[in-house]
Amino acid sequence: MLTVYSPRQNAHDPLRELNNGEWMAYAESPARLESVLAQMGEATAPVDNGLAAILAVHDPAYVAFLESAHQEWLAQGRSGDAIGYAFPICGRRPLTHDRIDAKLGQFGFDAATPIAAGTWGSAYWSAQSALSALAALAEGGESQAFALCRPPGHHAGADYFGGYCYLNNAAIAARAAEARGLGPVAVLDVDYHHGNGTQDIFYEDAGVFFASIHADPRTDYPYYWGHADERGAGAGEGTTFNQPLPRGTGWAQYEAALGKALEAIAGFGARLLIVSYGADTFAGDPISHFALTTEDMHRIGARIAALALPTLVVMEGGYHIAALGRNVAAFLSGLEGG
Ligand code: OKP
Ligand code: ZN
Repeated sequence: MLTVYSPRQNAHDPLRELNNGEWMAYAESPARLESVLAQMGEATAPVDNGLAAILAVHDPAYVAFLESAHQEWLAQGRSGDAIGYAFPICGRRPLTHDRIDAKLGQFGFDAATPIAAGTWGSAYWSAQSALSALAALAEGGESQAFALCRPPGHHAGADYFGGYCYLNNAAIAARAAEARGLGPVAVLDVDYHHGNGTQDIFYEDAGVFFASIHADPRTDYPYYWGHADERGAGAGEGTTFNQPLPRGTGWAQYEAALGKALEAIAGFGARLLIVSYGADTFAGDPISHFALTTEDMHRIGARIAALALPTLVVMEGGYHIAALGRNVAAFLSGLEGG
C-alpha cells in the first residue's frame, strides 16, 4: 500500500513524560517509525501543501503558539522540553497570556505531552503526510493509502494539544477531503484511546461521522471524553458513535463493536473513510490493556475492507516497538485483502 512519510517527522524527540506520578521515557518515540518503516517496502515523501489545510481545522492563535513555544521556553532561560504545570480549570475567563508557562497550560490538557525543539516541524510534516496520502486517493488513482503519521493526532483539538498529539492529522485530512468534494467523510478511530480531539472538532458537524472503539474512559486516558452517551450535538446530533470497552477486551468483543461501527458508517452514507489506526490494542502494548493479537490486526483490516470505501489510514498510537511494524503490516494486509 502506498505509504507516505517524511524523515522530518522524527525530529520530534521528547525525553520524558509524566506517567502515574513518575517520569518515564517518552513512549511516543522515533523508534516507532523505524519499526513500521522496516516492514514497509518503501515510503514516499509528502509534498508541502502549506498551512491552509491545517488552519482549516486549528485556531491561528494555537498554531502560532505551537510554532514558537519551544523558542519562548528557551527565551525564559530553560533547557530541554517545554512542559506546562498550571492549567486553567474549565470555566476560567478567556485571558490572553504572554508567559510561556501560562500558554502551555492554556493550550495543553495534560502534562504528558512536552514540546521539544523539533516538535513543530515534525507535527507539520506529519500533517503533510496525511494530506499527501489523501491526494493519492483523490488524484493518484489509489483506493487505499497509508499516512505514517508521527506525532499522532487524534487527541489534538482545534485549539489544544495533549496525549502525544499536536495537530489532528485525521481531522485535517477529513476537512481537506470535504473541500475536494470527496464527502461525506467518516472517521473510524480504532486506537486504544478515545480520539477526543477528533470528536470535539466534528461534534456539531453533520458532514463528518466519527465512530470510535476504545478503552472505557472510566478507567483509561483521556477520562473526560469517550463515554457512550456522547453522541454529537446540534446539527451533528447522532454523528458521533462511541463504544467504550473494558480492559481485557479480546477479539470476540472487539469484533462485535467493530461490526456496529461499520454498520453505522455505511448507514451514514460515507463516501470516504479515514481510519485513525492505533496498534495499542495489541495485548503486549506497554501502556494499554486490550488483548488483541497480530492476527486480530489483520482481521480488523479485513472487516474494514468489506465496506469497500476509498480508505485513508492515518497512524495514531502503538507502543510495543518490537511488534509495532508487524502489527501495522498485518492490519494493512488485511485491508488490502491479502
Ligand atoms: C496516545 B494515543 C496513563 C498515561 C497515559 C497518555 C497516553 C496517550 C496515548 N497512565 N498517557 O492515543 O495512543
Ligand atoms: Zn492510543
